[in-house]
Amino acid sequence: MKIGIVCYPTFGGSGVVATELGLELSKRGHEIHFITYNQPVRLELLSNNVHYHEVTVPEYPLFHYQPYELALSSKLVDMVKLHSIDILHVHYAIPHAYAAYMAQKMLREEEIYVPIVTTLHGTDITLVGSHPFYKPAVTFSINKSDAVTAVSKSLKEDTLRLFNIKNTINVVTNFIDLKKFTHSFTDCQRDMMATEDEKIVTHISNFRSVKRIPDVIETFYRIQKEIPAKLMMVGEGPEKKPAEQLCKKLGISDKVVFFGNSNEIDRILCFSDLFLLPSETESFGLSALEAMASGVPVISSNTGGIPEVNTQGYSGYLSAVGDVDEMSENALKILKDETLLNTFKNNAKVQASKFDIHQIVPQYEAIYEKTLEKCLASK
Ligand code: GMT
Repeated sequence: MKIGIVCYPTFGGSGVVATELGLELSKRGHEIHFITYNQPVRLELLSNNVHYHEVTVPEYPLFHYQPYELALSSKLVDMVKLHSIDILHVHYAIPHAYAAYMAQKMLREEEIYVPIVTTLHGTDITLVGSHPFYKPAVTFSINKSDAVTAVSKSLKEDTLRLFNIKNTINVVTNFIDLKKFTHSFTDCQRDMMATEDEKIVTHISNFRSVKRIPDVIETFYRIQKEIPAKLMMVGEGPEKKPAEQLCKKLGISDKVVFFGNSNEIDRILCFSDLFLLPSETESFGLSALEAMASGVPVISSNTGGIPEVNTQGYSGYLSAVGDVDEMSENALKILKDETLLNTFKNNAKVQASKFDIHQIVPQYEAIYEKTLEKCLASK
């Protein structure tokens, strides 16, 4: 199959899922065309059946806002025609599903029919998409997609609650390539980050307010008061500066390392003992899954789709949003007891294996096939 993938090329989870999906599909014999404004960050190698087509928006002084959707729609039309793309898979409703619909309409004028699969990732529904400014366009483009998927049951429920959806929503969860997260201990350069008696706690995100970065710092603050510990903060975003200031105020700057964005999170997770994800809302929590695949237990909030990923008392613990007291108590319970910590580490790996790439990617393939068949039949 020739599949066009539209996504955000950044460090966000939706871009990572789209990229890993495209790479795996290419290994399974499909021809993949990534269509976006930059080469996706996890797309290091292009090959015979992995292509990248850049969407550029020419600057024009009349435009206060440069029309990206328009440029994307035109690029989709051109690429579908040039490469005979069979199906478009757009990740994140805004504005990708809308732009793809416009492209589909333009192509139809030329008697070319390309079905659209839209994957909803989270903030396109829970934070941004449900805003009155976007809601009619988001509802329309979800309803007009030929197939729709959501990354958790919770996100499906949120979508049905917040929008007037007439389409079926299939749940296809985030996934993980376990091989990439399996290390032998000698791969880990733990001693560069901490002394032997220190426990390593890690947080990875885009440092937006939805991640509740102050809760990460407050939880760690309580942990380090009782046991020797270091905190690894990985990512970039608006909450990073305030986080550095909070660490300074609490007098723990020497125990906290801010890495910035990293393409080597597997190496950081390799030496981590515990992962913190206290988000306000989270449709799935890909970073928690990546941590668990590395054998790192997760202390998280119990919001959105996180309980579908992190199992209470098995791969970690879940608490109400903002309950940093309980989060730190649970963290200390695991970190203080070496035997329990090892049990949780093993459990985390077992839990992550339920989301193995080889089980999830065929679900997308089945959706593509069914959608293509349905569209051919109705031609
Ligand atoms: O977490 C973010 O803010 C990034 C965001 C994105 O759109 O890239 O992640 C969302 O999609 C991921 C992949 O499906 C999910 O694992 C994240 O849980 C989801 N984030 C939120 O719902 C806040």
